[in-house]
Amino acid sequence: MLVDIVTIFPGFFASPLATGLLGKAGERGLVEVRLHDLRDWATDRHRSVDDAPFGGGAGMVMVPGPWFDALDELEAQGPARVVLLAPDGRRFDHKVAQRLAAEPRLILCCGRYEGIDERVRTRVDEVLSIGDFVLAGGETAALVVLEAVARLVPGVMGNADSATDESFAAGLLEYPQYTRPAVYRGLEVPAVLRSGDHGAVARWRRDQALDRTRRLRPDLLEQAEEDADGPQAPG
Ligand code: JDE
Repeated sequence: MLVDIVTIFPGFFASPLATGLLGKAGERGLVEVRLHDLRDWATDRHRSVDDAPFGGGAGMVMVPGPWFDALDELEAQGPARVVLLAPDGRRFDHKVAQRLAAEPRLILCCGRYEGIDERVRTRVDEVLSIGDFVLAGGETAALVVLEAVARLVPGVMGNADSATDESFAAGLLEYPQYTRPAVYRGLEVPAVLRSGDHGAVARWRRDQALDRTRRLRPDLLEQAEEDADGPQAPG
């Protein structure tokens, strides 16, 4: 997978891209990330990318020119799905991550200031939000999307981790995990996990995952039921 990121802060991505899963995926050529400074497409000598909003009001808005020119140039290199990160986008979740992981190429557009000139959206395939809050810029959201998508790209993760992934895909929270020591400060690991009875362990884990999901995220269970039932008649 190829990911182009357009931002006024390409340096923001340096450490995350060199570290952990994203670092490994880059080294192995499974996820290639190319960073682009939006100011490279500015046309004035100050390399400005923002201006005051028409109609007045506080703050600055990103001007359309550099975005159109950047996307002209990047899209001329070949087809890509263009994604804008913004608070008014469709909510990013595991399902969206799976869909994006199947794309050969993404262009992630990171806005700053109070927003981007509305006309830029005519060049975007999809607007995504990582949650109901406002960030200083789309860079943080782009990193969230990139990491969640990259780990689903075939070959990026070992088989050990893919099981965990299937459980979230199934719409359940994970069961509790324990490691040594068996007793720590008087806190004991559940006996069933040390029983050696693999069937009992599997049942306990499934029950815990269900209990936990019912208690902490009942919305996930409702969603899983709807997905399993298929579309229902309204009412
Ligand atoms: C992405 N969830 C939240 C913020 C913005 C006032 C101030 C700033 C492209 O336009 C944007 C993008 C962003 C950064 O992304 C997020 C975000 N998922 O905040 C603004 C809007 N109003 C505009």
